Amino acid sequence: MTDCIFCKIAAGEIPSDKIYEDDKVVAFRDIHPQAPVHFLVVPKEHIKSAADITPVNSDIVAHCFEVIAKLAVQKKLENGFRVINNCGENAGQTVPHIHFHVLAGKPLGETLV
Ligand code: DGP
Repeated sequence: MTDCIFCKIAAGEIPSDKIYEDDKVVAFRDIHPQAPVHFLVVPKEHIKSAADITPVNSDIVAHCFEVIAKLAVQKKLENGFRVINNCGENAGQTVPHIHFHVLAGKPLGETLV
């Protein structure tokens, strides 16, 4: 999608602090980190949100979680991490391109979930 910031980051048109890339997914550090470790795992395909996952594109979600598991080993997150997906306005989704936040590096508290 032409004016989507995460499509542009995925295509390398906007710089980011990338920590992983393959043919389907990129991962890069969040510009406003909320934990010592905070990166985003983002499919290259433009899917607006978790509400747009269907049997046709759900393989990409599985792949995102494979990448998260791989990065958790690479980043030595053996003490645990939290994966968050904000879907839609009430959840506070600000970038309308599906992405998974991975937060770690400190106890993350017990609020919300
Ligand atoms: P969400 O609220 O779930 O839509 O989170 C969007 C996140 O994306 C937010 O934590 C900040 C991050 N973000 C927004 N624009 C950029 C950007 O241009 N570069 C990077 N690295 N992160 C961004």
